[in-house]
Amino acid sequence: MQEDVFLTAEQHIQNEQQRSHPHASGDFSWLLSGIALATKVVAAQIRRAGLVDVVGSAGTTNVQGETVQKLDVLANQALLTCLGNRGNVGVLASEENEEPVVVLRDPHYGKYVVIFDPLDGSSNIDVNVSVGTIFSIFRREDGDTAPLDPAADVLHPGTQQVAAGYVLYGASTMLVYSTGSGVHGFTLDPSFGAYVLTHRNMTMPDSGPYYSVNEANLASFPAGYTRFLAALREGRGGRNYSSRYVGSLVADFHRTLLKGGIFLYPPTGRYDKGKLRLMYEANPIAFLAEQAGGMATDGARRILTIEPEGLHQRTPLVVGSRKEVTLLMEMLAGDGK
Ligand code: AHM
Ligand code: MG
Repeated sequence: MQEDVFLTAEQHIQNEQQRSHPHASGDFSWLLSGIALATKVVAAQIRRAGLVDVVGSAGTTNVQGETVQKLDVLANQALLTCLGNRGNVGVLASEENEEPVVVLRDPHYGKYVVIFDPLDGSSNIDVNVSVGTIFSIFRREDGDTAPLDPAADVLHPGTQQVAAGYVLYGASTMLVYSTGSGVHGFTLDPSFGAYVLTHRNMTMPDSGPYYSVNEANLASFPAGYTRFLAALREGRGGRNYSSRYVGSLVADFHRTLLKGGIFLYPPTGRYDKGKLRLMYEANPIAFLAEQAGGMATDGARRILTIEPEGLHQRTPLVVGSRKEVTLLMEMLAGDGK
């Protein structure tokens, strides 16, 4: 029997913490285990989609003006509840809430800020296709002693993330996370309800065979992106590329992490700054990509260095293997973009 079979995510997080911060209180592990719990609740509901009344629209729109799905509401509630109960989270910020939610008040303000997209790609639920939860964690500078200032507590560049990760609700459910010392993947064993270490120290290949982009938007991409995609089709980059696009960022990134290649969501006619959100989509994905040896950029800047101006701000996102991302950046730089 493999040694890792019984290494659960919770145990792994605790081991990691003891290794890098032997005197830490353990409350960071407690926080991450809240995410593990909430996503097991979400996974259980997704597994029953079609059998119970969780599929389809909740009849409202969110702050982005997008239709809210019933499972968006459920996943948001699961994360708010499981993290809100942890006792060390000061602020929770979600794609589904216009403003950050202040959890703890005087005398203990909470050391951590968690920003998340509770159910990314949720329209895919209707057609039984993979979706995900994405999260990003910051530590408040003054620990739990300074009063909360939700806007200021949330708006920090991605370099200051202390952890990030996602859960992919796919053929199996996987938790992938990093606290800044490598990327580790766990598969949910449905028979006993635990995330078990299955992918230790995940690394992204330096180059890979896939590009992943919504090509229906091609006509409105900036010229450098169009030329880049044409170059890949013509075999520049030294291989024959295939295209793969799920339309769920977590699923498209997970494939890119394992197999290599490039995922892009450039500026388009409809979304002139790109569609994806910096704080709860691009930042955590960029953190994982870099930890795995890949790259993430908005076409000009490293994603993790962007100074955020708003919780829901959008950014172009290019993420993947060093070879393909570098080639794209060279072509964009040639355009002066
Ligand atoms: P959502 O947060 O409203 O679900 O939107 C984000 C999703 C990403 O998962 C995915 O990469 C992208 O939207 C797909 O967009 P498009 O349908 O324009 O290709
Ligand atoms: Mg999303």
